[in-house]
Amino acid sequence: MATLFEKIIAREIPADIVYEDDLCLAFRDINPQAPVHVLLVPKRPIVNLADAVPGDQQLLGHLLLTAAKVARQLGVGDAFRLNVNNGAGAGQSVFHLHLHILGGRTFAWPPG
Ligand code: DGP
Repeated sequence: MATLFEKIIAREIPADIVYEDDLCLAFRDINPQAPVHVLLVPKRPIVNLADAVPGDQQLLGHLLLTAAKVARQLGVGDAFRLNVNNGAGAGQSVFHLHLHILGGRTFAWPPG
């Protein structure tokens, strides 16, 4: 069964899309935790980072570079946080790999 994010990629579910290329899509999180909160997802579904394989190396690198590009595009290129929740125990609720790009406020460290 298609994940929620596959349905967003297929335009079956609406989303506020801020960036798209051949490999990935970025859209605003429905429950933002910062003034800028965007999810960057590969179009090819990977369950999570732990499920990625060496053949995904180029795609994973592309996602990181694209995250910085999207952050710049949204005006938070100088200070943003990337977050990947891997597994339910780490807060993952949608099992299609995604990078949270958060910006527009200060962030505490260590994270909660
Ligand atoms: P995670 O908990 O790391 O798996 O993040 C999943 C995120 O997906 C969570 O921050 C909320 C967001 N989300 C859930 N449903 C939707 C939706 O229908 N649209 C959008 N734009 N975001 C969603």
